[in-house]
Amino acid sequence: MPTPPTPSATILSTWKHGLPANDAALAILARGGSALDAVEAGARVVELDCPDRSVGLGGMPDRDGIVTLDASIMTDDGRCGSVAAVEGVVHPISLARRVMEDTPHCLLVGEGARQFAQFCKLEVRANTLSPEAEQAWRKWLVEKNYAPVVNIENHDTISLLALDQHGRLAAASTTSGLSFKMHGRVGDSPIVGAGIYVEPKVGGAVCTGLGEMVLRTLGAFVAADCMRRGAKPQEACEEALRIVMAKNAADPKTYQVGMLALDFDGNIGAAAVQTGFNYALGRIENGATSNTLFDARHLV
Ligand code: SD4
Repeated sequence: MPTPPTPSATILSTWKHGLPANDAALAILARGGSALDAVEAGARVVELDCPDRSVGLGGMPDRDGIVTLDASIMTDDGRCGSVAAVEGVVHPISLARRVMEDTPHCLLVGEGARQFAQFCKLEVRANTLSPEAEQAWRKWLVEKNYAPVVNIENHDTISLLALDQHGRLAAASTTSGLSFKMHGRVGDSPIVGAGIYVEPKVGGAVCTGLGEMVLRTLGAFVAADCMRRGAKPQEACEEALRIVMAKNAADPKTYQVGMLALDFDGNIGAAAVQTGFNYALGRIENGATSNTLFDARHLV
C-alpha cells in the first residue's frame, strides 16, 4: 500500500533571496507538487532577479568580464544533472534538470551545455554584463586583486532543499560563482557531492560559500553521510563544517562556507564557518504556510 500523503512540506534555501525563492516553491508544494518542481521553481526566481549579483545572467563576471554559470539538481532516487561554466543561459537550473532527465549524462560544461540549452529550446541570450556588474568589474580591473575571499555578508549562491507532501526530497543549486574568478573556474555548486547531495532514505545537504573549500572535502556528501550514520541534520552540518575546516589549511576566519540539511522527517540543520550566513525556511503544516529568515549557527 502506498504511504498516504501527509499535509506537510518543507523548503529550505540559502540567504535572504531564499525568501522569494521559497514563495515560488511553496506555491508548488501547497498544491501537492513535487520537491523537484519546487526547488527548480525557487532557483528560477533568483536566476531572473538576484539583487546581490551572485546568481544568473545578471551575476558578476569572471576576471575576463564574462559571466559563467554553474547549476545542479538531484532527487532522492539518486538521479542528478549539472551544468558548469555555461554562458548565456537564462535558467541554468532548468538546463541541469534537462541533463538529468533527457541525457545519459550527469554533467555538461561550457559550449556543449549552451548548445544543449538551444537544442532544448531553453532561453539563451547574448552574454552581456548588467550595468551594475560591468561597473563592479571595471572597478576591480583597476587593481586586479585576485583574492577569492567569499563574503561573510548577506549575498551568495542560492541552494535549496525541499521535502514535498508525498515524502519526496530534492536539492538544487545555481550560481554565477565567485566574482572575478579565473575564466573556466568551476565551483562546488554543480559538483554533486560537493555543492549538493541527496542520500536516498536519509536526507540531503547543500552548500554555499567559497567553493574550493567545499570541493576539497565533498562537503554536501559528508553532511549527508553523517546523517546516514545517525546524525541529526544540525549535527551533520556542524560535523561536515568541522571537517571542511580541518582539511583546509586556510584560517577559517578568512573564508565562509554555509550548509543546510534536511531529512525525510522534515528536521533541518543550518550552520556556517563564521557569522553572517542566513537562510529561509518555508513550511506547510496543517494547511498553514510560513516563510521566515533565520541566522545560522556559526562555528568560529
Ligand atoms: C562557488 N559556492 O562558486 C559557489 C558560489 C559562491 O559567490 O559562493 N558564489 O564557489
